[in-house]
Amino acid sequence: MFSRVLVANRGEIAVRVIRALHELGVEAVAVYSTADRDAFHVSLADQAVCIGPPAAVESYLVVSNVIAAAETTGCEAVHPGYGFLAENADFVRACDESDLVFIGPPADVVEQMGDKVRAKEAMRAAGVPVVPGSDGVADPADLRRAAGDAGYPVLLKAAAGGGGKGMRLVGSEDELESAHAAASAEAEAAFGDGTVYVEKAISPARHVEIQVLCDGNGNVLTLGERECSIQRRHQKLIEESPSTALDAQTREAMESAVEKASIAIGFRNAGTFEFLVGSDGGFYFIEVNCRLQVEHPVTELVTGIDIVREQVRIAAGETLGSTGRAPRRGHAVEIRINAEDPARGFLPAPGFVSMFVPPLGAGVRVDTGVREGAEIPPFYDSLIAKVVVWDETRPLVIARAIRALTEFEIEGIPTTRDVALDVLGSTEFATGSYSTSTLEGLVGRLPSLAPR
Ligand code: MV4
Repeated sequence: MFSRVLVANRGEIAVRVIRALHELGVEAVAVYSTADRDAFHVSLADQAVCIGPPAAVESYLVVSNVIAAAETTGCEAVHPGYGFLAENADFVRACDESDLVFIGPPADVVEQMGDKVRAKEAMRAAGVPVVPGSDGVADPADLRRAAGDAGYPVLLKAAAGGGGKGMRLVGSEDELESAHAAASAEAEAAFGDGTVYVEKAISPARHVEIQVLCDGNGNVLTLGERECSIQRRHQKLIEESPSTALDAQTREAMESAVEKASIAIGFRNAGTFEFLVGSDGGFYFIEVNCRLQVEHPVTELVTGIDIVREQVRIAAGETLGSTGRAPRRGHAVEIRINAEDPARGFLPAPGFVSMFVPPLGAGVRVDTGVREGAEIPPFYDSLIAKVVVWDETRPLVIARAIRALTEFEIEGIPTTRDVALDVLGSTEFATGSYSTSTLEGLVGRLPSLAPR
């Protein structure tokens, strides 16, 4: 096992990783921007290194600064968390070149899965069902043919994208050319690569992902699914496991596909395979995430497996204790609490947190990087806490989640808490019959969004 590890992130995920390191008897070195001097993750760590000014492009995203922080403090490994440098193949290579163990997949896997067209190609070759569509398209004639073959409506997606960035829904051929120009320009600006591909739009769809752990000895453990269809502008609000969209046979088919694909692509460490599940129960691969995900605690609560601990153990060369399917029990739900103002179109609303009393009690876990008296800086994402709840059955976990959220006292900044309470109390959520379009449809009718 390592003696000292650099945590190349901030906020709740830096806190989560530092806790796992301490439980393993490993020292944690934090990094921080000048805006995060007084942050919780800095005070929890054994040492901390300032890596630049507030803007992430001048601090948390600067590869040379992060590598220097690890080298000067004598770290043997780097945990990237999620976001920032977590899926940056150049960063993984920089770690390799500095003899730092990157706690994540190998650089070539991160690179291949970062290109969504190559990722789909690898999945197709491994026998995983993918959404019908094209490779990267260049000229207008190719595009028209690809869209016609897939069948309208189609989605244009950025090859270098993911998570819905640069996506365009196209209803018919006459919208195709202008949508392509817009999608390609957006992708070029955001990723420096304007390559776009075509997919048949699956609608209604459920967004279901499978968590996997792979060690360095060819062992693979799948940890079941997370249902992530409650999203707003591609930001997930509520996740749960198990999904109400899967029967046992579909779940096993998905996990078996992920197990085979993980071996085929040489995957290692923790990853997530994202799928769309159609109304007919068919599942289609869309992308692989080569990182720890925000919603990983949902899986931890139903499997009892500490995913971050396993990530560190695998990176240190240890072997998975079991393979195949991780046993599960009960039901878990995660509610993301964002510092956003629902009354102002969910505009980020940073500021001073004058009161912060997270819920406690049976079956409740809160992951947060915030303490009472904290100043939420405006420079980073607006996630301030995750309320993750476990119970034996789905109705019980919903009741427990509503109880926990109701107890949560946050003052000083607006949050998405009341929106989540409305969703948890809706018939759509109670029946489990929601899809990726439910929240946008529901938003207009939520009491928490009524004009004040
Ligand atoms: C799709 C899709 C339907 N058909 N692809 C959005 C995030 C990214 N990871 C992939 N996403 C989707 N891809 C095809 N071919 C539906 C989504 C999707 C979605 C779309 C619109 C509004 C909300 C959504 C939530 C999750 C997934």
